[in-house]
Amino acid sequence: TLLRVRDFEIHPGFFTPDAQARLVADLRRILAQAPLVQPVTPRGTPMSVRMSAAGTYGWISDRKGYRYEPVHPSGVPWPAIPDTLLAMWQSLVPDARAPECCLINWYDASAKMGMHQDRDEADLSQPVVSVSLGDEALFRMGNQTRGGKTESVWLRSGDVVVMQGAARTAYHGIDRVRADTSTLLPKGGRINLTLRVVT
Ligand code: MD3
Ligand code: FE
Repeated sequence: TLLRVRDFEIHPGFFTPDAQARLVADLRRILAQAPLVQPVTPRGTPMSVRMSAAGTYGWISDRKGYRYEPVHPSGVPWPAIPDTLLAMWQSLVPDARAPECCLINWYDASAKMGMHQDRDEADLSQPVVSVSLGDEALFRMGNQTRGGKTESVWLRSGDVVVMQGAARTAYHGIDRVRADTSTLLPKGGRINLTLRVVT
């Protein structure tokens, strides 16, 4: 089934519980190579979300600014994007270029992500596809400029969201995570994966 909220395409339960568990196993291998880090904004404020990545580029925020980098802050290259995610991308957005980044965001029960646009990618005509794993999160969808009316949906483990067209450049954020609403992740919390074309 496909749910449309504005220009966001939501696929509830795209990944079965078994497929979600296999993705978590893939992520354990990736995070052993490229550990989660708590980024700071260019002004020095720590973000509440912890991040890592897979692919040819990962997104970094530090005192020097926001940007895509070909290596983890430790200097090691980012691990490869898991085949399951490449297959998902191919099935949902067959006309898009190959994804170059799988950003990994980890939220504990108190983490949130303020309303923002994703504009650090060179080609905004390419889609972004997101996968939610673990605890439920309240996803807020806004407009092309800050402010105005918004709509919110709860994203659950296994849900996939496709952002293209107007949704690709819309403001969006995560208001809250509902603790203990999933048993998928051993330490609890929520992981969001976003596949992106960067160059
Ligand atoms: C709309 N992630 O990584 S997923 C992000 O749940 C981000 O971690 C949130 O916002 C999360 O940038 C929301 C849905 C999402 C992801 C990327 C987008 C929506 C988007 C890029 C462009 C437009
Ligand atoms: Fe975003």
